[in-house]
Amino acid sequence: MECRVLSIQSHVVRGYVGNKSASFPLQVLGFEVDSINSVQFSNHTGYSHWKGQVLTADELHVLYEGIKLNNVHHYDYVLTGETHTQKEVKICVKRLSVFSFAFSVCDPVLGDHGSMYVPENLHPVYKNKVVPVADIITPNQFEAELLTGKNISTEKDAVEVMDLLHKMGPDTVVITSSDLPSRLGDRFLVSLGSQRTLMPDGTKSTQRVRMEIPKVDAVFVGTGDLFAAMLLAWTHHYPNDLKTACEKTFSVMHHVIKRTISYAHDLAGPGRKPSPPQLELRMVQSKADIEDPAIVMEATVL
Ligand code: ATP
Ligand code: PLP
Ligand code: PXL
Repeated sequence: MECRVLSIQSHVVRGYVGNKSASFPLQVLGFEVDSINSVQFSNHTGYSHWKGQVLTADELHVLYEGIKLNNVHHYDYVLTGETHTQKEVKICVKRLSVFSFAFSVCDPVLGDHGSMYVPENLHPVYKNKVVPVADIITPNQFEAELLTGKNISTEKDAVEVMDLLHKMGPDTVVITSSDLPSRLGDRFLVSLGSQRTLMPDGTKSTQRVRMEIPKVDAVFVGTGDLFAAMLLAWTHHYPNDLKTACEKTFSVMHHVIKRTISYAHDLAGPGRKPSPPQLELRMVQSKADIEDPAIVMEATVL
């Protein structure tokens, strides 16, 4: 059956973040993707220069009106991620009240490793308006801590934080990366997931998984957006099997990142650090891996 996703994210002319990072892989997997570009920038903000426009709440409303007049405002999934500005946060909240959708996937982008992308006064909006209506969320450790007010120093802490996040609304939570020590050594990072399922007898059961991901020594941009899109796709196909959905999702990430870093090193030359344009995700080149990812990442059920 056809599955239609409304993706409200950034557009960039050059490169792969936001909608440029989410649409192609979802389409390759057979999803219909309707996109609203919350910003249109020349490139992501990690380059030396960037220019462009931000969609206003009024402009979003006009687009919504057009869609609604034609009675095509019903979606299976709404996907939102980045919210760089106050305006975008408002848009993110507004979309919740106008479009009709069955499931919502949200990457609550607030910051990473102690540095904030979003001003602190907007955090309550995420806590009270965005996370409660999300079915699937993909915070990093820092974002999970900010949303719950609880620090993660051990795996037990992370499980408690994911339980708190479930209590706030989402049935599926994946902490995309953490500083927890990996059993495989310091060249791996740990990611944890938790999924609450309603059983036929009315009780709730929770599946929790851990992934150990080989670290690549570079900063990628757009990986969070690709991750959320792929978790949407694979939880759609495996709705009650977080282990398989995570293995597919993290395997895609691994293939794309490997291809990207290898090409970036070729471009940069021996001993030189690749630049942001050289590190743009090799998305089109990864089409076959996105369609049918060879499983190279195994999840451990906790
Ligand atoms: P945000 O929530 O702010 O979008 P994030 O921390 O959730 O960010 P990323 O840091 O982009 O998202 O990571 C998403 C996924 O991309 C990780 O789970 C991992 O699979 C992959 N990834 C990103 N950077 C690296 C890296 N340097 N080495 C290995 N994997 C990476
Ligand atoms: N850097 C900046 C300035 C950002 O705004 C974002 C996300 O919005 C990121 C990095 C993270 O991007 P991603 O998680 O998609 O790699
Ligand atoms: O989520 C990554 C992202 C999305 N959109 C824009 C960005 C970035 C990261 O820098 O600049 C416009």
